[in-house]
Amino acid sequence: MLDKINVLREELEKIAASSKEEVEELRLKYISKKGSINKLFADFKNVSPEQKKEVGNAINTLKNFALEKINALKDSFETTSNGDFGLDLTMPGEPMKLGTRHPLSLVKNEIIGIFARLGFTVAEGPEIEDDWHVFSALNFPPEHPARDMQDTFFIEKDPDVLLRTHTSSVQIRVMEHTQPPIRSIFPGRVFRNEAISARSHCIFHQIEGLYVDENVSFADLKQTLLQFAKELFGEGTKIRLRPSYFPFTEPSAEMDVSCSICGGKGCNVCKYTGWLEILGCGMVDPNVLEGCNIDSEKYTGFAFGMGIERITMLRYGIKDIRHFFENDVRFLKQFESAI
Ligand code: 2NM
Repeated sequence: MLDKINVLREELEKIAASSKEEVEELRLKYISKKGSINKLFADFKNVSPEQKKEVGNAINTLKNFALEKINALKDSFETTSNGDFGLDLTMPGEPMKLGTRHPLSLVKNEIIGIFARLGFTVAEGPEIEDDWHVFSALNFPPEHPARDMQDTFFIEKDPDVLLRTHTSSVQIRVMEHTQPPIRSIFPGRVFRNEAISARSHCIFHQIEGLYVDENVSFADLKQTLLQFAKELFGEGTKIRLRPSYFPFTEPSAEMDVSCSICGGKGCNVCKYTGWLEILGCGMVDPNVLEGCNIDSEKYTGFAFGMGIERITMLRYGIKDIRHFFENDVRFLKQFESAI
């Protein structure tokens, strides 16, 4: 019996394994229920009473030795295959995922870039406004429907606290504290109390522009907007101006660009007209200049305004304005990645 124990002890001292599977084989061979050490326990009943103590101790010692040895082998495969902690510090790191810029920001930045090259600066102002800056200073008569609760969000009982419905309020603020020459564009978020649909939303974005100086004419307006349209939609783009009406400009016009999708031949985007309406414009009404303490005998100015959503929808073929506000990453990640 003691000889058998010694043979097993010598075997166990030499065991080695090169894989988890080999460790498992050793475990089965020596310490499982049917392993050789358990067989010794089965033979133990045949040992003579005088020898029981010595043999019993030897078997227990052998069993503990086997357990230690096999567990040590097992541990060596749990933690490592190459001699350290299974962690290779020379491996390249996980790359950081880049976000993407919102399509409205991409188009807004492009428009700002075009006007910046023409000498326009950028100005911003508050979203919560008063009646003067949104309506009165812009020549809206007291009973104009835009002042109605139906169109404008009033945010307190006080009818003089409201969300701006256009960024023209920022132009008024600039003209109030700056004498001409003024040449700026005004990007920003605006709010109108409208039903939300595929084509309109109660929150949207505008860029308006203003140029006030001596001798600014309608010809300057036309050439500035033609240059803008060519840069935004391509060199071959044509523009046309149709007469329109705004309380704050006289004369006023709406500008169409030749459809960049069909090249003016007619398609379903331009509704087979060959033209797309993209902005409103006009010569600043002398009343508006005077209201801001700018001498309308000395200075004239042109102004224009456009919706960023509409231009972005045309640019990327987006069919529903609500995509811009839902922040679904499946939509957002389709656009140029942020640098
Ligand atoms: C538009 C269209 C035409 C405009 C006018 C002014 C101001 F303050 F100078 F009178 N700001 N913005 C303007 C003119 C805006 O948006 C469709």
